[in-house]
Amino acid sequence: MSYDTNNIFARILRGELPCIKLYEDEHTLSFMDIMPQADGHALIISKEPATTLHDLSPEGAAACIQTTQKIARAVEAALDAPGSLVMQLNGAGAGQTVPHVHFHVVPTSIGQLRAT
Ligand code: DGP
Repeated sequence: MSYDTNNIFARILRGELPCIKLYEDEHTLSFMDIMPQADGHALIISKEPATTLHDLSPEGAAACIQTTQKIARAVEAALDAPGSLVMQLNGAGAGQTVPHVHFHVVPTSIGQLRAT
């Protein structure tokens, strides 16, 4: 599938749309999710023009995981959360709505952990 250069996350990367930025390095950007599933819900995106995980280079995939690890540690610590859900909806068929590869970090509460 060809990459849509006008998707929302591509526009955030180009600075055309605002975001609440948490972290940025050469390969990745992390910011708060605009429709959080829980307080502290963060997103991590690659700077590569990749629609799904399959389209990332090995280096790009590794960078996403490293940043996801940093962000999960940080949001768990900031919210004193017992853990976090790390998710990546891979393709429209999996429910991916923004066609630029991204990882979700959603801090959990003790109640959520007990319920599962
Ligand atoms: P997914 O369903 O995995 O494609 O998740 C897309 C997420 O992106 C969803 O949780 C909402 C979030 N989102 C959509 N538009 C924007 C936006 O303009 N800004 C931010 N910060 N998040 C957005």
